Amino acid sequence: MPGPQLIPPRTRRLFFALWPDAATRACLSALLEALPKEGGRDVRTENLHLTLAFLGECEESLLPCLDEVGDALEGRPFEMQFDEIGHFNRARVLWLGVSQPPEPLLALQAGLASQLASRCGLPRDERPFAPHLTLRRDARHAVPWPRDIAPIVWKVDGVVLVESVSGPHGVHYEPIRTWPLTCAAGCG
Ligand code: 2AM
Repeated sequence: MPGPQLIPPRTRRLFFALWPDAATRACLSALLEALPKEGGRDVRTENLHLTLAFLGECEESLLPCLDEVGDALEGRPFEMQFDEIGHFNRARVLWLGVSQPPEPLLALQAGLASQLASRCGLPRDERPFAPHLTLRRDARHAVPWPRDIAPIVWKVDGVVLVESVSGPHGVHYEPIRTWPLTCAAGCG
């Protein structure tokens, strides 16, 4: 008689991110539209985001711990000004970035990385944090900032846990939890 079948645990591809509000997303979309079309695949407007911590394939049993990490995040809302476009040669990614990363952004990412390690035992990413928002994949080179588009100011007021879901029309990013950035005790 065959033994009991082992059912592998369900995994989900997860990451923590900053998720643009509708107005910011519209500005990002307008910027993307204004870029010269020089090959590559533009990220769909609804998928635009800035990753704070990429977790990869996670067993569902990790979710309660990720909830705890989100609940423990501290910080107040802050503004970020996107004012540069660059290119990661190896990854062939065209990105939108901030020439002056605001201190609260760096503190938020560092706090998240340390909570993920201490509470959930997740390995730290050894690479330094390079805040960027991917605009286009399979891009061959950088493009100049469009002359008629002003820097984009994004008012960040929350952090999301996002699931990356592969579908017939490509990947779709689904926010599954949101934590507002409110100033808890200890953040000044
Ligand atoms: P990217 O935009 O620079 O490609 C969902 O895939 C998000 O997680 C994307 O923002 C992606 O960054 C990031 N990501 C994907 N794979 C990653 C990896 N191995 N390490 C770090 N970030 C990754």
